[in-house]
Amino acid sequence: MEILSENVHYSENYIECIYDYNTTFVAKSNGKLLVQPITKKIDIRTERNVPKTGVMLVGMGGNNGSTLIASLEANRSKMFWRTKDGIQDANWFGSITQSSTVLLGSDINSKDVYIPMNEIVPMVNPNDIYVDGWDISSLNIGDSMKRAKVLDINLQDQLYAKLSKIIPRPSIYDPDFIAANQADRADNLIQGTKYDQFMKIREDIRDFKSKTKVDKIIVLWTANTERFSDVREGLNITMKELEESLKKNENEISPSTIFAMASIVEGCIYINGSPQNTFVPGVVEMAEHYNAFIAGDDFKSGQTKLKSVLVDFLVGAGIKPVSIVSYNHLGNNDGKNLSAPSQFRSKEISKSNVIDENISSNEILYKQNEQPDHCVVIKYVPYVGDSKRAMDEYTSEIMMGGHNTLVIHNTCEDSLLATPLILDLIILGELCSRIAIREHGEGSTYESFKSVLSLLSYLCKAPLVPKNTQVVNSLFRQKAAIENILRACVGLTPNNQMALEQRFN
Ligand code: NAI
Ligand code: DG6
Repeated sequence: MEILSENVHYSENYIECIYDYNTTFVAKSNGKLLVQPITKKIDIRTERNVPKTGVMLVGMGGNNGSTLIASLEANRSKMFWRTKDGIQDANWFGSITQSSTVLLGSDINSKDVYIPMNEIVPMVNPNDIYVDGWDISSLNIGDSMKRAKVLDINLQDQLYAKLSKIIPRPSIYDPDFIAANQADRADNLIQGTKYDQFMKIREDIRDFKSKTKVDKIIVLWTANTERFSDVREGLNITMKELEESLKKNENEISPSTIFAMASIVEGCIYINGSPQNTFVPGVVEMAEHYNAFIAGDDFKSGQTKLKSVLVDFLVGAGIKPVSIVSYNHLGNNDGKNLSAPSQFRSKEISKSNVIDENISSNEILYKQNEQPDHCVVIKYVPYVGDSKRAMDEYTSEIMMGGHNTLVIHNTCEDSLLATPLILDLIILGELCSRIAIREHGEGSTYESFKSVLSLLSYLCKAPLVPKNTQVVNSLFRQKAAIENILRACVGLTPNNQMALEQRFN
């Protein structure tokens, strides 16, 4: 692809463009909305050199962790295997960076032209990713893959020899934070105080870096869902409190928070794929202090992803959802852990918040503080393993007191939906660290994204956003943000769907 614009310049190290950023500012005065279109001239700079990238997974022996490692290897080695339906090739279906396309524009015949998302700006190639990580279970990754029962047996057989050589590093186990039913797999543990554990994780990160010579590391939590930790003054509201609490070995500092702190201090990007409140205010302050990037929470993979489309569609169509009931059962170790009340509560919160933005966007349908009934149920049924069954019922009010009820049933392998999201979080998280903007002109300095990478919201059930900024749950708004920022990096305007050239003479 070559961009034909005098505002876009490709040098050896950067893609630089001068860009007109158009936005709209709204103020309220005496009950009146004052709406101001704004155009800012900015410079956008993207580093072209993709760093040698390493990923450290917390919970690498779990279903997601072992499936990611297996899929990286299967794709790298272009594996294929026999199934009862024929030959299956390794692929990355479900990953937006690897398997989705972006509309570039239209050609001379008014036909849309698309390009793979990963060809707009340079991104990490999954085949080049180095992986390491931790697990409280000492099982090697070959046997973890078998234990997970996610991948076809013929693929497992091809991968086993290589994967069985990968052994997780010992990890931080605190039985107060995950379900008691996980105790029997906790045989690979870092001993000592919380501060000792923090220092050990830092040492592990440095060890991985020196062994692989990677330039950039992403640490990603795909371990068990923890219960929420307390957030209170004196404990973890500020970075100083948090550091002191760690040294005092405070009970309420969770393993995931220790991992986040260690990653931030070591200059890694830290991503939380589970719902717990790892990012207490002190961690966010710490990330800002160290200019590190963080993102989360909780992979938005299936039932909740569809919810962030359906509620958007209904409310956007002027239809009023009044009752949303989401049930699912699954039989993997995640389901087992979530069968305990406080771990379920963490998941219930992140699954429930996903409709908030849509509901508050429409004051015609919903009065202030009015909410639909919204019920989330998760049951553990060991027999179904990783094959999650989800049932949803959406009842809405339509015109003149009528009702519209949608019922959805979904069966799928949970980890095969989550794994491509993990890949996207890694690739897009890394990319974000190479993009900078400034006010147009030589005198101003380039600024990176804020520490909290809200651009990754598309992949998260309960997006963490920078202080005083809007949470966006709607899947299409989230995707548009990614696509339009990628387009901006090469000097293209947002896809506005106006197509005036096709609608007017
Ligand atoms: P899993 O239970 O198979 O794997 C979790 C792994 O973490 C286990 O191997 C366990 O031994 C390990 N672990 C627990 N505490 C640890 C600690 N402190 N340090 C290191 N390792 C630790 O679960 P799965 O299915 O892989 O899911 C992982 C996480 O991702 C869960 O929290 C789940 O809720 C979340 N998630 C999963 C989604 C999916 O579709 N599979 C979607 C959204 C979130
Ligand atoms: C049951 O809901 C277990 C969970 O960990 C989910 O499988 C996971 O969070 C995915 O959730 P969802 O709602 O995106 O399908």
